[in-house]
Amino acid sequence: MSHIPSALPAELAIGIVHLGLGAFHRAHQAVYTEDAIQQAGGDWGICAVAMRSRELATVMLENNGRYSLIEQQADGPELRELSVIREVLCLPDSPGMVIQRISDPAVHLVSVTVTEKGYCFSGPDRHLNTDDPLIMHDLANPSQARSMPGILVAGLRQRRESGGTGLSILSCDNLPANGKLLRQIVLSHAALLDAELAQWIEQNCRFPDSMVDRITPAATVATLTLASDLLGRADPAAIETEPFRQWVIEDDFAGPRPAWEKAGAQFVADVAPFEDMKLRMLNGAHSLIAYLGAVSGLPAVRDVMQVSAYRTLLDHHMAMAAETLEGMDKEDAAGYRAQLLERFENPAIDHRCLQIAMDGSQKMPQRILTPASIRLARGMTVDTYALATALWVRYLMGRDEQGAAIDCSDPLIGQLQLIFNASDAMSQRIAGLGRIPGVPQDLFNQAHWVDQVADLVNASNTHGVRAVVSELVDSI
Ligand code: CS2
Repeated sequence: MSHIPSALPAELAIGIVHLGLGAFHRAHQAVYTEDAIQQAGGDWGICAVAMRSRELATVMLENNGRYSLIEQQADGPELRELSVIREVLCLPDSPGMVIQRISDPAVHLVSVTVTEKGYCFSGPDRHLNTDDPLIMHDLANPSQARSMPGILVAGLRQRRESGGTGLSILSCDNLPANGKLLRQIVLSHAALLDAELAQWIEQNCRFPDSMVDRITPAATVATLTLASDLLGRADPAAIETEPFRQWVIEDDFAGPRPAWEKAGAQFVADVAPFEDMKLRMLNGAHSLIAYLGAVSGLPAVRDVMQVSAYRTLLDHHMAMAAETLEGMDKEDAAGYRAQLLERFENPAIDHRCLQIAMDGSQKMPQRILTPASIRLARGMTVDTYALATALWVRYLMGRDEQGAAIDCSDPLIGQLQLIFNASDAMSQRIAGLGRIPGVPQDLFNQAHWVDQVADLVNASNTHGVRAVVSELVDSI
């Protein structure tokens, strides 16, 4: 059989609202939920909400939420159809329906994948950014909310008013202590509207932390062609992913949940060690790969991995990252590194460097800058960290080594450019990065770090990225 059809029943009530209908949700939480229902039953159909993209909502609706997932196994692609998404809403078109769903007594869970910037937070204490135009809009027009915190609070308000029970609200984004962050911004947003609502949320809702992992590139024309070959008909909602998947969840729920453990999820008391390991080793290496690729003119992760000096650099970087982790033993770290190298090298996965490079201001702190700061405080070397930061700066300067324009995308691009334009001296420009919210300022107050990054920006400009990487790799 060229494809595996979905085995879920035709009738399945909605028990989950998911905010952020991207490829990642469809390749990760939706798969765990479909598998959990298959194994243990339960009315856990998903109402998936596209936060912005009308186009995606329309494509998903064409087939009533069904879609194809291609898993790029070592022995070739395998397509399975999923039908766990039973309702698709587009937030800008129907905020009222999203609010209604969140307040539905049959719904026990809201899960979230809106990327780092969707949390609308700022500063080292990660407070709700009330200067964010979306948050300002939502505080003034709660029933027309467009932001993740805004729509959650509007839904919770209606839930409380209609006498509903508390909800479990599960963050699935790549942020440290993601549940704690989500709780903080939701409570702050609620408190600005209604202090009693904030208290009700605090007492009745739970925000478990979770670590999610599955490399899922944006679908391309090649994805759709492969899907139609395997399926025998077109599926404009098809996506592709790697075989690996992991989900570690804090066991702290307000009510019932799907039997995700039957689908391989791990429930633990403390997710932090898993999060730090994944953010610093996988995502940290990913950002280094992304900027190496963007500046060297290599389009995909697999292309970067083909350059032997880059591969050695990445392995070394992950070893350095492992040293910042509490309680990770050398053998486990070596095994994880080897597995990650293999995943990055998967020739069937066309993961674009620019997809990972975007939103660096939201990603670099937890992936590169905080672990760099930890290493410096312990008197350890930070070469690969300084290089990742220098390449991020090169990316932000907007030209690759062939002189082609780089399509930079970052919510703070305006502020970053102001910092770069404020001075001609590279070290002053680098020091200015310490003013970006979320960036560990103390790191950029250290002249040694600033000079190391500035020297690497200049050296890579003069001698080329490959020469700089070769020199670094030779010194290992
Ligand atoms: C990537 C992640 O785009 C990015 O920033 O580093 O999306 C990565 O692919 C996932 O976290 C893998 O689980």
